[in-house]
Amino acid sequence: MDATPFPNDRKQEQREAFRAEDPAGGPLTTDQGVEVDHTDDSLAVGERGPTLMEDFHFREKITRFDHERIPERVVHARGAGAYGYFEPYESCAEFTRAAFLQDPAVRTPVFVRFSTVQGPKGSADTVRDVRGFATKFYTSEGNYDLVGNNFPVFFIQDGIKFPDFVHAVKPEPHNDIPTGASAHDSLWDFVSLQPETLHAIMWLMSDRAIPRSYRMMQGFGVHTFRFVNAEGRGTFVKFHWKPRLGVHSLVWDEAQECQGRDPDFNRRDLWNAIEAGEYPEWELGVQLVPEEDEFAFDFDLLDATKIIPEEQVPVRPIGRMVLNRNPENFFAETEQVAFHTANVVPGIDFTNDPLLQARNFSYLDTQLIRLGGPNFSELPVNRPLAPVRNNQRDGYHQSTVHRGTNYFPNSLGGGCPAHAGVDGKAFTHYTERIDGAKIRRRSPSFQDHYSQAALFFHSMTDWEKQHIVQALRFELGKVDARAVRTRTVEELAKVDGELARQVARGIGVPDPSGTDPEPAYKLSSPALSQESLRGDGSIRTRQIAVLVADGVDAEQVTSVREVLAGEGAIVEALAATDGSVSGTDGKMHTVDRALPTVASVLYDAVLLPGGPTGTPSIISDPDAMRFVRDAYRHGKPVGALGSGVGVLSTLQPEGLRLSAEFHRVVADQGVVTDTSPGTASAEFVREFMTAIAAHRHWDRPPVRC
Ligand code: HDE
Repeated sequence: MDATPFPNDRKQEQREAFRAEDPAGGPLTTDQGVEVDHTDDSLAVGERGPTLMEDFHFREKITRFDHERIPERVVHARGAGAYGYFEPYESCAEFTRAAFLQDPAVRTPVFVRFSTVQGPKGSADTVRDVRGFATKFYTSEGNYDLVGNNFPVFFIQDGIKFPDFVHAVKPEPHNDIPTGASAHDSLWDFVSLQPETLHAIMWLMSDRAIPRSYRMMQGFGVHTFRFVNAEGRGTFVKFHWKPRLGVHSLVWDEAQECQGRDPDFNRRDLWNAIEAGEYPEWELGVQLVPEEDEFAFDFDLLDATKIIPEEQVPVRPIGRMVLNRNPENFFAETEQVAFHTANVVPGIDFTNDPLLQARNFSYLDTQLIRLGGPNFSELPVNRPLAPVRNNQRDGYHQSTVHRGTNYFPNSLGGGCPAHAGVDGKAFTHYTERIDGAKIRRRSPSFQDHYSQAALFFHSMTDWEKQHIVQALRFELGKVDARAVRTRTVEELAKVDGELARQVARGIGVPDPSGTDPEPAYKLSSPALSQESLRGDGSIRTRQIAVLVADGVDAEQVTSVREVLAGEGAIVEALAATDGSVSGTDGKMHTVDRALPTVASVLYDAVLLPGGPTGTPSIISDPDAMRFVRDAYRHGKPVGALGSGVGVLSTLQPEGLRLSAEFHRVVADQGVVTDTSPGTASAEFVREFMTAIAAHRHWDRPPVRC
């Protein structure tokens, strides 16, 4: 009997093949263009004799292979990128003369690279870490790079501390452990001695550090930058990217399991969504502060460890970005892309934030060593769309054949390229008066390290606070030096006494010694909680697993699946083995994946259809039961129909309401059940979709089995 697929429209698109490099075909050649007839055996003396030096094809092939790697990025080594476009909603001329922020009809091409920071290029995606969110805008006035993160604050205030911070968080020097993790002695030693890290550490311990998807995280420019309009008036600006799908995270247990089950979890998700035509989208927002208000805050705008609370200065949406094309070659594009904070265009300028000033040196310097010389801006992914004309010449890997004069001023070259500026289009640095002594000293306005760490913590919901406590217990529980644990708890106590006590009790150190901080710290900014960032409420691109076995109620599966897929979810039928299962409709149905090859952590929700023999098979399959148990305890939506509700009852969730004989649809804590037989009702499907859109459900009772 032929197997009927459960309808799954997106799959075919997802499987779109890579385009061949040379669609016209043609024979193999050397780098010199000489055709090669044989690449499987080296040139040797006789069939069993030594290889000859003369074999230029062999030597060239191996030499090229030996040189395939370039140094990975010192930080942000692991990343994934995509192309797309940005379009402003309306002209921002009042604040900036940047050409790409003027006309809603003009789309500016972009390349975005998302990354983790600590781990090497081959490390897992779902580690606890900051995520890089770097955007290159190929504007008509030259390239503008907004090199941000998914946290709005950084760990240090002055760039001169960056090597110290990075050395502390990176694997320890004696044994190169741990990979992709901050849970080790040297990071926490540094944190406990450097309280300016605490605000960013609160973010790192929160669920923001384990995003469900790159498509579901915010981005921030972090520093205060400066917009400059055509009249030369400056306005302080902070940049925010807000994802249309909302901000969603993994839970820590799940994130850790994902590291083994699918180390490419975030990278694959981005790639698949774009291939499926589900283009990720962010809104660009700005917080604008007039120059005269520079000192209106109780923190310094130049301090990158501080946010401007959105309740104080609202985020004003100015445009949107859509990513709609995957790179064709990871190395050529995602690896070789070179971002630089000093790549700015007229209308966008710097402030004296000492972290930003240091970055403006570091990024060009790092590309020189990483990309092997000064000509990396000629690589296709880095090349501006705006014309480049100057007298910069030669160097490693120069691919432009320059002609004519190479100095300025000249008469022999007709004076070209001449100074720009006659039409007012050139970049002119913002005129800022600076008076001061030459000193090496942190500004006293940078000294408060605790208020905003407390603001963040107090803005969290109970479940978010709980996750922060658990994360701190995990991280500090991996620290061997007891003194470091104790010192960190003392620092946490300056953020919140109860937080510090809860952490202390989980890691076997004494309660903090001091009194709790003044209630003045107990401010809150609701905009910081993920609860306020649910997105558009859709279920698009959520991965739904349907557990099936021989004797499954096929109509139930099909009825739910069609609606979910119609709403843009990706639904996969999982069974004990690959192949097909028999349905109650007498047909064979295709299985998308075998349970042993996947895990609940790779899905957002699970559906348990009924079926007279199907349900008992699921209950007796340890892989299937583990799948359901994990989905349940990770707070994921679970739907069960007909006898499928029995699978949930087997787990004995204490006190959870399930559909019983006289109930129809019951929804409790994201568990949606309906014992009535036959096709799923519209009410069931609606409730299940609502549960999926909410992403996670935190107040579930534990299961007994
Ligand atoms: Fe970076 N950072 N950074 N950084 N950073 C790099 O540049 C550096 C900082 C960020 O996808 C490096 O090309 C210093 C803050 C991203 O290619 C390097 C300081 C923020 C990326 C570098 C900082 C970032 C980098 C390594 C303190 C958020 C990845 C490779 C003054 C606003 C870009 C490279 C990509 C990469 C230096 C602090 C974000 C070494 C010295 C704050 C997203 O140049």
